[in-house]
Amino acid sequence: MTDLFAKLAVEPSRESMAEGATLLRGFALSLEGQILPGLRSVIAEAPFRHMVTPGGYTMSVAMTNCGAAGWVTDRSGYRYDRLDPESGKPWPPLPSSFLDLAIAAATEAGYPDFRPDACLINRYEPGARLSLHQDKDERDFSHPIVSVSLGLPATFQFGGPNRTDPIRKYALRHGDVVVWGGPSRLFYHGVTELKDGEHETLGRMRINLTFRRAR
Ligand code: MD3
Ligand code: FE
Repeated sequence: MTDLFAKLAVEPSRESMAEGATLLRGFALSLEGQILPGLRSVIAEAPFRHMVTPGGYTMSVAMTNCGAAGWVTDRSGYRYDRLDPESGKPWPPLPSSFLDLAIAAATEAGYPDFRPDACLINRYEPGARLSLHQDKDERDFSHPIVSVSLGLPATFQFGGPNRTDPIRKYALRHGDVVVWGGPSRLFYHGVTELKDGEHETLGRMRINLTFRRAR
């Protein structure tokens, strides 16, 4: 540590958000140089698309996936599918840099055996939001979920096991990683409308990677 400003800007830190939920501020920053090329190659094979919910709403968040399984929604429901419905082909594999980051973060948070088989990639443009929900399409909730925030900052809403539980707000910024395990794995959460801005590497968007063990 030579310079106070550099330390404040980039030094990773850890914070508990709830039992089982660990916020690793800046954890992805040192791997940014490998993550962004991996992201570009996935998007080239499986472009972002706005999926439709079972209720018929088009999501404001654009999504794609990589890994052996990908999360999809359409009029028939939510599920994990081996194939990208747009191309009919398997989702692109998890880039090794993605896997390294997810395993390192899970290990740091106390889940050294986590081996994700799916990565949902969310793209928020200004105005996009994700309403309060639980992630429960995975087979085994004993596996954590690892999320990586990139680009513009977002306000993350974090509740409890019931929809009506009080909600706390957290700013998630470029490079922040959160590991959600234990009781927090099924807590309600969402993201408020993305505010406009310009990120120095990603421009006018936020990208969120969520690593999951789907099956
Ligand atoms: C808490 N994504 O993809 S990441 C999602 O920022 C999702 O794009 C948000 O919610 C995003 O399902 C939030 C943080 C996150 C991800 C999964 C969780 C928080 C979670 C699963 C359980 C509890
Ligand atoms: Fe979620």
